[in-house]
Amino acid sequence: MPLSLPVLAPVKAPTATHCPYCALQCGMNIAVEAPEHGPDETVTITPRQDIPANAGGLCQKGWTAGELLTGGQRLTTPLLHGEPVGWDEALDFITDRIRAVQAEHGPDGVAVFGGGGLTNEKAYLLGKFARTVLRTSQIDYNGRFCMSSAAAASNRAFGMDRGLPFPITDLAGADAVLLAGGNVAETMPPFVRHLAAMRENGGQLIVIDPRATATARQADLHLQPTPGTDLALALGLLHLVITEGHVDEDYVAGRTNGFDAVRTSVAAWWPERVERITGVPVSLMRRAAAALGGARRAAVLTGRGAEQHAKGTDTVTAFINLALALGLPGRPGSGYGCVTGQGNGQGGREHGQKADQLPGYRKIDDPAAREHVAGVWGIDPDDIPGPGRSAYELLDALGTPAGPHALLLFGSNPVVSAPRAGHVTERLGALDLLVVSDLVLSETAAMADVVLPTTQWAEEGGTMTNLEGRVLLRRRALAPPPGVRSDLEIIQALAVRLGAPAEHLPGARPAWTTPEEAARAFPVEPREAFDELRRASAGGIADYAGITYERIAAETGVFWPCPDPGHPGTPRPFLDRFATPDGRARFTPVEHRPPGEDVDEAYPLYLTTGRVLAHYQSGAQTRRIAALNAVVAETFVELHPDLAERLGVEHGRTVRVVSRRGEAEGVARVNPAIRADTVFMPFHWAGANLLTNPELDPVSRMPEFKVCAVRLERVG
Ligand SMILES: Nc1nc2c(c(=O)[nH]1)N[C@H]1C(S)=C(S)[C@@H](COP(=O)(O)OP(=O)(O)OC[C@H]3O[C@@H](n4cnc5c(=O)[nH]c(N)nc54)[C@H](O)[C@@H]3O)O[C@H]1N2
Ligand SMILES: Nc1nc2c(c(=O)[nH]1)N[C@H]1C(S)=C(S)[C@@H](COP(=O)(O)OP(=O)(O)OC[C@H]3O[C@@H](n4cnc5c(=O)[nH]c(N)nc54)[C@H](O)[C@@H]3O)O[C@H]1N2
Ligand code: SF4
Ligand SMILES: [Mo]
Repeated sequence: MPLSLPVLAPVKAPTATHCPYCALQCGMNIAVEAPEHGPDETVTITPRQDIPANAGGLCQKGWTAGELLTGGQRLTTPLLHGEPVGWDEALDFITDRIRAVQAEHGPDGVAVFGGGGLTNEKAYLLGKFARTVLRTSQIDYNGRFCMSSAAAASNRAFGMDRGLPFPITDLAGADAVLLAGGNVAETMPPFVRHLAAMRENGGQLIVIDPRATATARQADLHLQPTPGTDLALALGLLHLVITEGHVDEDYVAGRTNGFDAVRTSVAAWWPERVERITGVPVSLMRRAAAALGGARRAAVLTGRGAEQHAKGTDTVTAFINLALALGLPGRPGSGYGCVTGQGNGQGGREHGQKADQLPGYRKIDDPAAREHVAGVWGIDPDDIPGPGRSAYELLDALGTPAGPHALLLFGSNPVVSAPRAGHVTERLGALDLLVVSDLVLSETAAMADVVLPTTQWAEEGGTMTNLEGRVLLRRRALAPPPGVRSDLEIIQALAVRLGAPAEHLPGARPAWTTPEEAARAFPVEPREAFDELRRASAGGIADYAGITYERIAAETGVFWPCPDPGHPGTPRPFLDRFATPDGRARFTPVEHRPPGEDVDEAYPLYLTTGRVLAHYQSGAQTRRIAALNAVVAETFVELHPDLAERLGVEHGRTVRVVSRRGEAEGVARVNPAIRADTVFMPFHWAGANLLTNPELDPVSRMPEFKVCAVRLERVG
């Protein structure tokens, strides 16, 4: 009798990769059944155990990330003015428009905007494309809106910006952790296990947040300041650390410079004065200072709540000064760290998509850096443009006489996520050419002349650098849908079409003269791009020269700097010296100042903005996932019961929030967890950013997302 076997769908062995979303880069396995995009295709995601950041945990967003791989929400064909077209037509159209704009306005007539979610390979080639093919100085990215203040402050103090300059697992051994303006219980849930381990070992968690968040509720101590007053609070804490005798004098003498000026500058920040400005009771400040001062090992961490201010750099500097006075940075098991960010928030800021930067975290105005990178690119150093405009300044200049008239955008949705978004949307509308590469039709893509459908995480390879500075491997688990191309393929196609720089721009010396040479200069294989990135970064601060795909796979990630293949990588870069010329950390005196826009009679409330667990960033991805919309389906306005009563607002009713920039509506969530002088809105839906203040930090050019003045109105 013939044996009859059931027809089984083909099952591929699970692929070990990482989550598409945040900087924790949780390790996950992806199993695909019945592949090739058939109707029965299923993608099953399970957490990996071997990645220390999440070791078996994932958040809701990670568990459901597969939904966008198989659902019908994807872009699968280029769009020209909203109509499906072939790739050649779309790319030819872009090429012609770029040539026309540059003929009229010069190289800087075309701008590029990137994202911290792009792989290292994409970020690197995007920067190279802007500087060598477009020859434009006008490139920046959404990371400017993210951790730029912490980066600027870390560079100022340590000569290097590496989010956490220690492995995340070090936190479990701390006696105290101060987290200023971070809500990791919602923004990176598996992070909480490291803090919980610390608390189980007897350590204390201190959280600074105007709201009693899920994170603050797990803290031993919650300081609840008025938005925009962290700088005063940090000065007050340092004042107490000094007066209570907690300064590590040996460390200060042996490893730092400049403490005397800081000691003098905080003398006037006595606790009662700080209480008047911040609203934080003196008794709580004393307890926080005592917990930190009494700790053998401790960490001071900042999140966006402390950083996204027009004084974000100085605020982080004040927290770093506190950490330095306590002797923490560079001591095993202790330190200062910035809790980012986007999936490749760290790597995305190292390899040249930033206005002032070349690969390897080099400065674009440093002659030696230009010489090195020009050597790798095969061009004359003089042909690398200088620094360009920062993200908001770039968006603000679009379509103005002196600004860019064309924009190529990869991996961001500024119509929802940029400050003063109504104005930014107007500027985008004034362009001669807007090109958006995306997986879905985001609000910004919906405005574009040309939309290019691109592959996403599980359909492509590449590297991502997580918040610890650990370089990780993103592996391909399934084929992209037909008709979709990777960002690397898009960049290459444009480079080939635009030809050697000399062909369409006056004065440039060509790096490559044939389409074949152009294609080699912009490889589509992530591994080839990475090998070039390694050479471009060699000798820089973020040195990847010794990192290979094989090593990452074998070692579950390699920490930069890693200058050669025999080098073990650098989990704790500051153990012996800081990255400053003399190896010592720098104290910088800073002064408190009010926010760019303070409350007054017409706008009597503070608005602050941030995140909820179920949604990611502008929501372009997560608002398309049913399971996440089931958790939070629409935007809301969180307000205190006293305020609600005073204004006659009921829980669940729509309210209008009005600022000097615009107005937005949301459902009232009456909640005693927030200060009575403050309202909170998430920015995952268009709305919050119609209100926000684009006032910029003078050093980092970070906009003031976290505080502006508003009034509340009842609707109907
Ligand atoms: N669920 C989810 N997770 C994410 C993201 C997401 O969009 N959704 N995005 C990722 C990215 S790119 C980033 S940058 C991180 C951000 O991670 P977090 O920094 O944790 O996120 P936020 O919610 O922006 O801000 C944190 C907290 O700052 C508080 N805050 C507001 N104003 C102030 C202030 O003036 N001072 C202080 N001390 N606190 C203030 C808010 O109440 C909020 O609870 O999250 C990453 N993870
Ligand atoms: N009010 C307020 N505004 C904020 C913040 C805040 O706290 N408050 N936070 C700021 C911060 S920290 C950040 S990081 C920004 C983030 O805000 P955005 O820059 O808007 O970030 P995303 O929403 O992640 O946008 C990424 C877009 O790129 C697409 N995409 C994802 N992966 C890829 C890829 O590999 N290639 C291409 N081509 N596209 C891809 C996604 O589908 C999505 O449309 O928002 C900032 N805006
Ligand atoms: S915490 Fe971040 S990396 Fe981990 S599963 Fe959630 S979104 Fe993904
Ligand atoms: Mo971010």
